[in-house]
Amino acid sequence: MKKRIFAGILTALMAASLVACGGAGDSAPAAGGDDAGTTTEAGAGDDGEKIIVGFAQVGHESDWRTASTKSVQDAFSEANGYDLEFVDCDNDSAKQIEAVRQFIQDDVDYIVIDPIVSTGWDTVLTECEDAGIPVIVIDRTIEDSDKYVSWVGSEFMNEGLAAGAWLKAYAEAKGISDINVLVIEGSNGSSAQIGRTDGFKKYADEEGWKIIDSQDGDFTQDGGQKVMESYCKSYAGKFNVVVCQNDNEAFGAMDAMKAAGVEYGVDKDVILISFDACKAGLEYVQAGDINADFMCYPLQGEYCAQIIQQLKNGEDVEKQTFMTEPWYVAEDILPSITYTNNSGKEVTEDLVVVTDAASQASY
Ligand code: GYE
Repeated sequence: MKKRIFAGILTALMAASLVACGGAGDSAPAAGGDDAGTTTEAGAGDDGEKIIVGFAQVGHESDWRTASTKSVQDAFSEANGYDLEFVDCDNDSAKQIEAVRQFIQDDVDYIVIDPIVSTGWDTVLTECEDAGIPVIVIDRTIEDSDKYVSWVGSEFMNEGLAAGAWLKAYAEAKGISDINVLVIEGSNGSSAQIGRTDGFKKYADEEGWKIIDSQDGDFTQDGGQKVMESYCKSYAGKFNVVVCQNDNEAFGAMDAMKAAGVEYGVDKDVILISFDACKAGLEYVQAGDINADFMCYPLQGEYCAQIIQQLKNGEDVEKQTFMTEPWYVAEDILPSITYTNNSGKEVTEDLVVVTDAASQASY
């Protein structure tokens, strides 16, 4: 299918979709986003030709990323009528911009981007617009350009706020008054790192918790392990909370703490908090090694395919679609937590106790 049919309507679509934009949660799917996948009638273009989609993926740094890649590849399979050009950008922003330019050269019908960093996008998105190719952004956000049709992903600030709100209630329930935190951040400059850092910091500031240090672990197990090894040397005996901004960092941090003789998890010296809630992460929650794990839902491929079908049919699309994400915990001591989210809305969130990770995890 040729992109030219979209060239004339792209600007109008973008304007319409901006109007259709909802606030956080307005268009959220059911928990875990599992209503997607049943609604999409992805298929070949009306002319029987395959729809060509270029996808510039962040890299392959985590279990979350593996699930994300599979979800997009499944949604844009040949059987579904797509021809997917997949580029693993290996966490290299320059490579990602290059990949997008190559998609333009290749005259693809749609471009999907999971932006490694949130800035530096306006020039290349203008090039996409000039070429008449609609861009869909998934997962991480772009902050310095709105030249994309639609975004599907998570409210990372809410994830950080969730970790803060949970820690506040948990510390109260356990009678812990002195909170000294070490943070292992995700890849610096990514919206996931920025939102999770800012959300948690808001609680730390309000509650007077001490953030002893906060360093980049690059969302990898190796990165998490290295940062934690150095933390264990520099801050031995001085911390009682470790916040890892994804599960893989937490796996590395656990190895480093184990090697240093630091005990973590339920009723141990260190409260361990993580994000993503992938299957291996939830297994550690079930075992009581990770105290709380805040889901970030990666299976966004079907949402993306749905948007492309809507565009193909000339329909308006939502500018933003937010995933709904449960909070998983190891202990059954707090049923729910009420907090104010990033939209200023008071929300009560049930805490899901992990009793059977294998069946509770979907990725
Ligand atoms: O949390 C992490 C991945 O962008 C939300 O990137 C995503 C993050 C996810 O590597 O595991």
